[in-house]
Amino acid sequence: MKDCLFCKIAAGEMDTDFVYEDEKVVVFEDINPQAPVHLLIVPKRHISDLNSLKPEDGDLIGHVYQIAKKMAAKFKIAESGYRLVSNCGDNGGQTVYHIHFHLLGGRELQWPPG
Ligand code: IU
Repeated sequence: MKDCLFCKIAAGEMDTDFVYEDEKVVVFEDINPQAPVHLLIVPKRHISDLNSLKPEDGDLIGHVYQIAKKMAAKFKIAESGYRLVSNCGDNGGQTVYHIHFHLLGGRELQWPPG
């Protein structure tokens, strides 16, 4: 989608270092990390937010969870624990309207989040 930052990142137009890439997603380190491990798992196809998901996106979202598991192992946080979260809308804290999933770990995370 034109003028979407994460579309540009996912297309490789922003010189971002990917820690993982396949035909459906890219994964890179968050520019403003909130934990020792803070990765963003970003579908390549533009979907604005959780509200925009369609039933046929189920495979893609399942894939995101599989990649989260793989990244947790790669970054050695699988055993200690981690969180996968997607913020939706203003009250959810979403700032980039291209759906993405934060993978956070490497420290004890608080609950409930602020
Ligand atoms: P949010 O859930 O939409 O608020 O998450 C957006 C994230 O994207 C946030 O954690 C930013 O730090 C991160 N980010 C980034 O990694 N690189 C960028 O160029 C921009 C935002 I803009």
